[in-house]
Amino acid sequence: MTMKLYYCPQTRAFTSLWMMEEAGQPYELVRVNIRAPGHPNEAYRKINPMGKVAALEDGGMGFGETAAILLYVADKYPQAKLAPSTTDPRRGRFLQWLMFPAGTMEPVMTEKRLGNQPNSFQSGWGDYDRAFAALEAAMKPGPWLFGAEFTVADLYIASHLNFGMQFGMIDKRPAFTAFVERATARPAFKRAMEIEMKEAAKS
Ligand SMILES: N[C@@H](CCC(=O)N[C@@H](CS)C(=O)NCC(=O)O)C(=O)O
Repeated sequence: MTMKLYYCPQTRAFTSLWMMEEAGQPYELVRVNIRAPGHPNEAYRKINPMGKVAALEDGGMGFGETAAILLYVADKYPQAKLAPSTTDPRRGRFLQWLMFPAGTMEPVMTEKRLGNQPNSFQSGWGDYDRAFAALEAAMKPGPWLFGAEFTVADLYIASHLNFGMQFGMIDKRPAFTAFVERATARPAFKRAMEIEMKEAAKS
């Protein structure tokens, strides 16, 4: 059965669309209008209990959360080599960076935008300066977090940096700009962007 990606253009679902293009396996794109009155309806909440996009459905089971979607697809198609295997000692550090956009980048960006005074010791995500210093250090020597090997952690982080820097929520450090330029030069990103443009033109 073909996987279904529940997607809406100009949302966080773009990251999962990019992932499907990196995996290079057949999938069905299902449009969800998150701005329609009545969204999320009961049927969609069965696919993603949070009612958000993106969501993925495989073998009749649906789920949401970008990090979960990326890891699920990477593990399902190991031939795409987008994640260290479960026996690879780098797997733990890979998972740490895969959780970083949702667990740390989003909260510190939001805190900064709202002008909240962070308590780096108490809050699970630390603070903006600490988070982005750690990320910048991890990018060296590059080109990716695990050297020559591009993983879904790079994809997710690049996607977040791209969005955050475009909308002024993340400072444009040269290391971040270069990382995003490398990631968005990938053919799969370009294919996903073409789909995104076509879908956005329909709405
Ligand atoms: N943590 C979620 C966030 C997803 C999310 O917030 N999606 C927004 C669009 S960018 C959404 O579906 N909003 C509509 C709603 O909340 O009903 C993920 O990474 O998948």
